[in-house]
Amino acid sequence: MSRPLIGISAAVERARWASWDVVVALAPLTYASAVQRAGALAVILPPDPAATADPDLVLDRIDGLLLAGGADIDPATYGAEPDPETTGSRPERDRFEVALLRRAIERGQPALGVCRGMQILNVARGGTVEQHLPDRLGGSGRHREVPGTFSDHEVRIAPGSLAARATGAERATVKSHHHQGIAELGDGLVVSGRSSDDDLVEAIELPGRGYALGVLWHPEEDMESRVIGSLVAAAEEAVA
Ligand SMILES: [Mn+2]
Repeated sequence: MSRPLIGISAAVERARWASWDVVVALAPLTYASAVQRAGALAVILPPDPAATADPDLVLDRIDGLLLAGGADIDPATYGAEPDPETTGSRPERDRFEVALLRRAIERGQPALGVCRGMQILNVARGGTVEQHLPDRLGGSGRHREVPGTFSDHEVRIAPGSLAARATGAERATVKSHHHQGIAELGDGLVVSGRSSDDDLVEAIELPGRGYALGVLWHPEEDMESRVIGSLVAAAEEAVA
């Protein structure tokens, strides 16, 4: 039996290992492992100007799109001036992901955005990003406590939403690591999840457009999470 192919968008970063210190396209292995555990094949997608101009070049060959976490989106992408806390942007990655996601939505192809990827879903629909949440929330820190680690917090999921089907629950404890969030919600999107303690938007989706979901938390870091499995299930249906 064939397996659906899930494209995972790569981060572009300078990285060091062995004797190398170079710019790489990378994705934490947890994304690919979660996709593979759910019964699909994973392929990592570096930004590609040809595919940015013509997303079908990639979308014709994959069955589902997973926009992974990573650096802050370039504020120019959503028409804002950069906040001093906004760092590490790679505009070519932003353009690639926005183009792929917009076209995937047009085609009705399953797409899941994780953390930064959720913000890409919002920006792709004309929404904007809150650039540094501690400035607004007073630095409660629940969403990003320690660099390089994930903090646990609870989210409430709207009953009957795609997010509820994806998580299989109406309350869940999730792995969080972000300092940005949703400011203005993009066209046609609805909020389907909020953090329990400070009501921050944690899940958004596009009703009536197949599987188009963004979560601000990290399901790939949680062996119990069913969210990435739900993307694979939607991709399987699309293939069948
Ligand atoms: Mn959070």
